[in-house]
Amino acid sequence: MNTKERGRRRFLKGGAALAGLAVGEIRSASGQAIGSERPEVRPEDFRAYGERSRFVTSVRRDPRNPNSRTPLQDSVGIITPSALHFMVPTWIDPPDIDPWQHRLLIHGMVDRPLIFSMEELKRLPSVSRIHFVECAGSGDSLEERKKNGMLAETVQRTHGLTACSEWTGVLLSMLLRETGVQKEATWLVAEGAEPRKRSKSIPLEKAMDDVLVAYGQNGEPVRPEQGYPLRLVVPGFEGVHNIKWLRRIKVLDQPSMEKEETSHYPTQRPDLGKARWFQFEMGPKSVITFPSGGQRLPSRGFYEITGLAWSGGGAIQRVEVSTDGGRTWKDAELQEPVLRMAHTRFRFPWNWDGDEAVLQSRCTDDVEAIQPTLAEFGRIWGGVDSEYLKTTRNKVNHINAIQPWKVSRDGSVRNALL
Ligand SMILES: Nc1nc2c(c(=O)[nH]1)N[C@H]1C(S)=C(S)[C@@H](COP(=O)(O)O)O[C@H]1N2
Ligand SMILES: [Mo]
Repeated sequence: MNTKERGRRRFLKGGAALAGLAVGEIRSASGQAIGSERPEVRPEDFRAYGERSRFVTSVRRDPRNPNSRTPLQDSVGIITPSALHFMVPTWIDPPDIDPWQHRLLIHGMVDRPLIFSMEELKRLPSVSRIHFVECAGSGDSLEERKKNGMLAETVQRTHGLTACSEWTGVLLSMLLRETGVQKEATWLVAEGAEPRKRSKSIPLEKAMDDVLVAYGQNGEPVRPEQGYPLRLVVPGFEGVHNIKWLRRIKVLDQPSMEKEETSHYPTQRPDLGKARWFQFEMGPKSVITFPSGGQRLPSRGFYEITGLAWSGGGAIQRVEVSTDGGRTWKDAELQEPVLRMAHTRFRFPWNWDGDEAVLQSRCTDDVEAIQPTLAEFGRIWGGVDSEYLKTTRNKVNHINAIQPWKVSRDGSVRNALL
């Protein structure tokens, strides 16, 4: 027998042994049949500016909610694609700003008020940093329950008011030094260029620390929805500080008490009978993005639980995962690099035995702040109980409670916060 024949014989033997296993059907690694409903693929056109595959359908809006939220359930890694970065506000079109006409004015309590064109800003020493932006209202599935009688179903709706990008620009501290900030100054107010000129007061201490005046996002100019041609990135602070379409910064010796910051953003403290006027840092928060609400596990067996953690207080130090409703917790693996005030990806191997399971994550940041349960959050926030949080018409911002997802026997996953 020559070598060719021997090879053929071995092949036939192997074939016979396999024949009993699967006839004419290829199975995927999870045991699910594959290849049954594959849509027809047509050759892609060459595109001057790339587009994703037509099989990828993740979008910022979901059919039942016109708001623009990051589809975290589909996210991988830590960078949010610019096209999927949530946008607030949703009820306006981004202003159509000509970068050649655009100017940034810095004035107020400074020795030399200055006006910068975009070309002038781009000549200055630049930095690139990866940071999340998160709206103060993110994480609030109770709000949706009050409106629709139902807890938000998906992670896009519970936590989709955050996203993480690489931002490129100049440090605001450098521009402020150029203008010569006077020594009585303690605050500034930043203003956007859209018709209603949204403004926000920011403590000077933060402005002199790590605030970016950004013209770049994920390797290209900031998107119109994110503030083209120029925005503030105020690492770790609630979203509203990150003024987009930035046109003016006025240095002050007190907060300017803008309408929005005095009407919309303070939270009432029922225990003290007072309101907290200004809130800055977002607390430590994490959420499992897979498996999460609205998804379905096709079969029992191995899954990688994965999610995101972030904190306005610094870097994430630790993420723990519980698959038994919070009885036991084990450390998840953190994806490197773990960056300050940035989304951090965590991973946790899990074997689903087919029984009901409640999955949740909790994080600790590098100033040792631990993500609270909803009940703990109520106590920290103002001596209130879960009942108050469920029913109050007062605005409750900065909810960073642990988010439980319940996996049912049929594999469906739903929000189990209450
Ligand atoms: N000029 C301007 N900047 C703004 C706002 C705005 O309405 N106008 N919204 C703020 C709020 S409330 C949030 S949460 C963030 C959202 O940033 P993003 O749309 O890039 O995600 O932008 C902030 N910057
Ligand atoms: Mo916001």
